[in-house]
Amino acid sequence: MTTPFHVSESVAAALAEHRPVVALESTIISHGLPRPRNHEAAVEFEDILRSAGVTPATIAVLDGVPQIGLDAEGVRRIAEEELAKASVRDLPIIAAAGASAATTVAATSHLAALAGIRVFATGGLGGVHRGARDSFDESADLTTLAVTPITVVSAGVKSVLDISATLERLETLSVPVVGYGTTVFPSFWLRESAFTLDWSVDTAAEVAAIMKSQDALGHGQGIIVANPIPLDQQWDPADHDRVLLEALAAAQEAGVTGKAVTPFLLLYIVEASGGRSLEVNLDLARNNVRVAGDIATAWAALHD
Ligand code: PSU
Ligand code: MN
Repeated sequence: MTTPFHVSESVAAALAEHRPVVALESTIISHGLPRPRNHEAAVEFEDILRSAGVTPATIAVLDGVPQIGLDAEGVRRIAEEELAKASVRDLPIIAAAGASAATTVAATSHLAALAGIRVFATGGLGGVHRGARDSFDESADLTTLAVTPITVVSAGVKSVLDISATLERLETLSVPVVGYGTTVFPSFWLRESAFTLDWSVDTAAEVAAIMKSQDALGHGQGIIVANPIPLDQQWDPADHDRVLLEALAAAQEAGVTGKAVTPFLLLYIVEASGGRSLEVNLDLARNNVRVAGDIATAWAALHD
């Protein structure tokens, strides 16, 4: 039987043997981090997982075929080529055209779930943009997680978004949000936001137990594990607030809309912060990859 996507040998073997696997997205590499740090990061995220005995599955579409698990050349391509940014709705178009694209949290979650992967690490998932009552700009990351059984480890959502509206939408969409060692929802570069969470856990085993109950009681939706950056690694809040306002004004001034908004803001903020936001972005993503590895390991242990 042929599948419409390709699962790498290492990922296929790990899944078949119920060993831990963590999905990694490619949009953070292609559109969220500047070159050449993006390539170093892609390689490092995979290495963090391998050192923990977890198989990495970086996901992207290459030459029309969704790839679940990239080889070194694939990782190089997502970091160095000018790739399209694909959400779920773009996948059939990119595939039919034989084109290549980086996958967002939504598209990565969708493809990972199709392949049977249950845990995914990103930096920060997308959400409701500020001004969405006029622009209707809400990331398909949210609606996809309403119908996709995957556990996403994220440092909350980026403070460029409307965090309150994002949390409300996740409630409406019935996507559980669990703080990891915190009862405060993180805001990406900062450990906290103004919003508290109803639920928190302290261990990966607790997340695996929630995944198990979700399989029994849920309707096939995902789970968001909100993993805050440690306080000593966060961005200075005053600097953060200043650069954030500047970036939002610049996006408005430049008339950026649609899927260009998030990459524009992230790269603007890297420049305007003199690179500080980049270091924090990398630190929080590394933390998320480690926690996702622990969760995948705890999940695999339930299936021994
Ligand atoms: N987290 C990061 N960097 C990123 C993103 C998340 O640290 O670049 C990407 C993810 O791929 C996410 C996307 O799905 O931003 C959201 O884009 P949009 O707002 O257009 O849905
Ligand atoms: Mn959008």
